[in-house]
Amino acid sequence: MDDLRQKYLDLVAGAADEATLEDIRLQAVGKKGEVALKMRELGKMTPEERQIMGPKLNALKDEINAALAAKKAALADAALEERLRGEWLDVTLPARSRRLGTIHPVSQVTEEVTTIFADMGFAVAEGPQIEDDFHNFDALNIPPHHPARQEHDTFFMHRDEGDDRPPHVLRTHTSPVQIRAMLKQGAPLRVIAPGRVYRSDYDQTHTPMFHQVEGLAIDRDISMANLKWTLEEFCRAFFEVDEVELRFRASHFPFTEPSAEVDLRCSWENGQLKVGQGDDWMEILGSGMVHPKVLDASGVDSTQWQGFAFGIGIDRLAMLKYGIPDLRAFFDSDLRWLRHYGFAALDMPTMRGGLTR
Ligand code: 2U9
Repeated sequence: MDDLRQKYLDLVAGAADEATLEDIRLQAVGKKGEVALKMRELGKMTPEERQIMGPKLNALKDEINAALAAKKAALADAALEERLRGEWLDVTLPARSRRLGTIHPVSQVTEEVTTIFADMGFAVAEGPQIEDDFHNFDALNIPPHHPARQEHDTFFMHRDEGDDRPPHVLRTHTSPVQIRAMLKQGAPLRVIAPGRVYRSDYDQTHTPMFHQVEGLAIDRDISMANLKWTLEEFCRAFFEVDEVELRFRASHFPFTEPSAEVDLRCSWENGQLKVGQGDDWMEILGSGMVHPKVLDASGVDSTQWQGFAFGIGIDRLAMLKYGIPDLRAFFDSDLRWLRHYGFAALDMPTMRGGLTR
């Protein structure tokens, strides 16, 4: 009995896990365990012997069961301790900063441009990307068969056979947004229209979808001088330099008269753009005084009102300001590109806080 007792108490003490404890339990006090075998032997004993051995065997069984339970609890405590040590963390440590995606350079520049023009009193206007022929072309003094229609490389929507109405188009510029703004709000008006536009063209400097921001200011006595100041002010703020110099070159657009393409004085040193100094000129936008026919088509009396308009390519502005070489990579959704050229979320440009920090 003493040997049996010692054997199992030693085994219990040495068990390293619950599975081993269960094996020991079966071997010792299970139905076919050693203690049970001994109990079976009670039948062969004299009543006197049985009176002594019976309680002793029961006590041994209880003692082994108690040792098993105590060891089981000790093992569970040790496991919990171990887990707590492994999962310990210092909740007073400062949080680790983690980038949750980035703001695309096109979104960043759109935000910068709208912030600058908002500061000058321009409201942001939006419109549909699928446009009708009137808003995208006719109202902008681009009648059917006008050569400008071919130059727009338009994507046309489907029309059923026999339906002779002009098809809807993917807007080729954001100008229809300003037509809609004039029709709805009338004059005076000061809006900018940023957004996606579409032209069927794809090479190193063209993608079939790209981004423009166009501006329109209508009042009784708006002149080219107002246009020039507005654009200079924009360039100073956007390129974050104190002085800029603009050059207006005569041009032609159907929707403006007179029309001008605008160049910015700059220099290129080791592929690095410097604005406001140097001997180079870089074309950055197109502009002009709104054509009287465009005002009249939009319900604004051209004998009472006049205005200026301009159009800027956002993607090219982003490439220039942030030194991004390849336009096509803009729309590849390559995560490494987005992490490299993207901007931190929540770091939105403001005139007071600075456009880029
Ligand atoms: C209305 C009247 C006139 C918008 C204008 C341009 C000149 C122009 C280009 C710049 C780069 C397009 O993205 S780009 O290729 N735009 O040169 N845009 S004037 O004139 C308007 C617009 C709306 C009602």
